[in-house]
Amino acid sequence: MSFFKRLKNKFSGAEQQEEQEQNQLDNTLTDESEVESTEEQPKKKPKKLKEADFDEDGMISIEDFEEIEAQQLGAKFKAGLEKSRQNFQEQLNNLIARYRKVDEDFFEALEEMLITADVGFNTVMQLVDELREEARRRNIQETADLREVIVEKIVEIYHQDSEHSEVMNLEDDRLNVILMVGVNGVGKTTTIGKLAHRYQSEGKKVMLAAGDTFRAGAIEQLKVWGERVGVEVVSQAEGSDPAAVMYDAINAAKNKGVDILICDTAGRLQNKSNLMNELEKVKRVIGRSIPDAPHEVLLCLDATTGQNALSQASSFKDVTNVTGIVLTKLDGTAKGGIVLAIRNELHIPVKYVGLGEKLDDLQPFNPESYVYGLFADMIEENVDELPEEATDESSTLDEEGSTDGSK
Ligand SMILES: Nc1nc2c(ncn2[C@@H]2O[C@H](COP(=O)(O)OP(=O)(O)OP(=O)(O)O)[C@@H](O)[C@H]2O)c(=O)[nH]1
Ligand SMILES: [Mg+2]
Repeated sequence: MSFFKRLKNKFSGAEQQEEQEQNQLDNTLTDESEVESTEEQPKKKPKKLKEADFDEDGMISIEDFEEIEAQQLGAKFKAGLEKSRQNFQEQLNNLIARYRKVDEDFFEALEEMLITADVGFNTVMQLVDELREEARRRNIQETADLREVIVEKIVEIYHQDSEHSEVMNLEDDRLNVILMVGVNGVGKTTTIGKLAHRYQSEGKKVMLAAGDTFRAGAIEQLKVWGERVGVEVVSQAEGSDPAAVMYDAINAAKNKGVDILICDTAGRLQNKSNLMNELEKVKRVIGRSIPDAPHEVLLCLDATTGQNALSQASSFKDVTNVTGIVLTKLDGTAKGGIVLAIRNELHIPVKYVGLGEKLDDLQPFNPESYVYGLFADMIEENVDELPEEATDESSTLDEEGSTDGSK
């Protein structure tokens, strides 16, 4: 199956679902034989919960559940990356129209386009070098035939650094501590609210620590999130030592059998060394109470700040062991390429992305959902036109759309 077709089958989202539903009301996917034959049908109809196969106990099958979940994820990334998608697709289509033949001029223009979209210089050079090689190897002459290869290479380039994983280091039967850090206004507190909501709905007992004792109103802001989500917030007075707040919170969390404690911190500019040192102290205090904690140090970066986000990340990385990135406000930028720059130039995995301001707009990052969000219309439009043999041969992705099969 071609790469585009696989992405389309996996993520094809809700809007299209509504449309197709109108036309195919009586063609539901309740029959096993029909489900099996969908590979042959390019216009496969995405499933909805009410159409899924329930057994006599009212339980949904794992396959149906995963299918619906992937489609919901696809729809989320598609909506959140709308600005970037318009930009990426329009620019790529313009390039393809302008340079019909694959030549050096096309590759140079593509490099420029990707650099402008915040993909990051080194990553662009690597990506386009690999494309040159692939075009040569497969003797691709028309730029239009490179569309799918470009998208596929983006996923490959993301996966190749297999040292890091997007999976959170959270374990059952222990108190997990997550420390949220970043400069002012990037979305730390909002992300904590969204994470608390996510873990709570997964059945975890969550507690929050109001470690931003510096900014006026910050403690109150976290308390509002705590109330909204329904989780306890441990706090002290404004101006108190954030390390003392963490110490208190860990004790309270231990006493109450909490699964996940999420700690807010004050926004700090990366060039203010006293504030950065304070962060080290906070981390040390947490580590003294629980060996190995904090289990995750998540650095929040605002996607709309582009290359500045990269320099923030390297400064934070220098003073504290950042274990993952939360890239917020991806919905607010047309330059969604920053994800690739972070991954390839900093070697820190992007664990979550913020795709909007609503509670469920924080999603675990996954390169396949990301490229689907970035190129969804192009994928939908081109899926049926491509010569399948050409892509099957070179595809390194397995059936799940992952290179290492671990997904
Ligand atoms: N569109 C959009 N807005 C977001 C996202 N995440 C956070 N925001 C907004 O960003 C603004 C700042 O968020 P906060 O959570 O207060 O940021 P902070 O890092 O805690 O800020 P300080 O405490 O001042 O350092 C708020 O208006 C949020 O609603 C996102 O993913 N998308
Ligand atoms: Mg805050």
